[in-house]
Amino acid sequence: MTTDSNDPILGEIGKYVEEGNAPRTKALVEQALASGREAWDILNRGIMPALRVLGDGLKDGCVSLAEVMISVGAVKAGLSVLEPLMIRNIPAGKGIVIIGTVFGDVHSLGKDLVITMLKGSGFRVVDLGADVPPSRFIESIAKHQAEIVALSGLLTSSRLAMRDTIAALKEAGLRERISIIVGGGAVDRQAARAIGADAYGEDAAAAPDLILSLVRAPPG
Ligand code: B12
Repeated sequence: MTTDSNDPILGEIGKYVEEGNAPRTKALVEQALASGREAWDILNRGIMPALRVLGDGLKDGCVSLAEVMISVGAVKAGLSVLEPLMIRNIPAGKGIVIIGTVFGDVHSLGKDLVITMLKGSGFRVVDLGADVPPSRFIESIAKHQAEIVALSGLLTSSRLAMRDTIAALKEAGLRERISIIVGGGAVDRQAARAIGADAYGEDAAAAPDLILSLVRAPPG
């Protein structure tokens, strides 16, 4: 049950996401905005609860991967309307961020939202996609002379993949010159510290400020 009992439109958006109805999701998101609801509120109280329900269904076996993918299409339709409104206008020229979902993990929606926030805050972003092996992070850091790496991961196993990625960056002699932030359901603040990251971002909106604080005041 996704219905936000306090807000019928947000509840309905959740319902259309669950059904995988992209046109109706998009139309309702537009309607919700037109009636004064905030973009982040629509994401957090309309779309995200539906994804949680789908995730639980996936776990229980009553929802298939194919069905979740159709719902992801509806989420993307909704985000296409919301994303331009979520970003803040900060002057450009903040540095280059290399981002990817770690190896073994194909979840990409959260990473893509982080990218939107970063670009909207003036960062240049190199998106390596999902299921990214450490070697590609290493190549990309060298190629772009990047100072910031952002790792996303949703699977429990991705915590180890993040740890191994960070270890590989260290091995390659790059660790000292980069700041690493991690996010996604695979980690929390404590785990981020344990695997050797510099910071943990709870949501995409937190990413720009988090990175700015790291770049301005490197740890140690
Ligand atoms: C959509 C989805 C899929 C889609 C992904 C499509 C895509 N292109 O992304 C598909 C169908 C492919 C899929 C596959 C699988 N999935 Co899946 N999936 C989900 C689902 C329903 C939603 C995830 C999502 O997109 N959320 C929306 C985004 C916006 O949220 P988010 O990623 O959490 O990101 C937010 C924050 O975490 C943060 N963030 C994320 N990354 C980063 C990075 C940084 C640097 C920062 C600062 C912040 C940040 O910002 C975002 C919001 O602001 C979740 C359930 C759930 N409740 O999360 C399960 C879920 C993640 N999947 C799960 C599983 C098990 C699988 C499969 C193994 C299933 C299977 N039997 O094959 C496969 C995995 C395949 C693989 N090797 O990766 C489990 C993971 C359990 C676990 N703890 O390991 C979940 C939790 C479902 C469940 N309850 O069991 N899945």
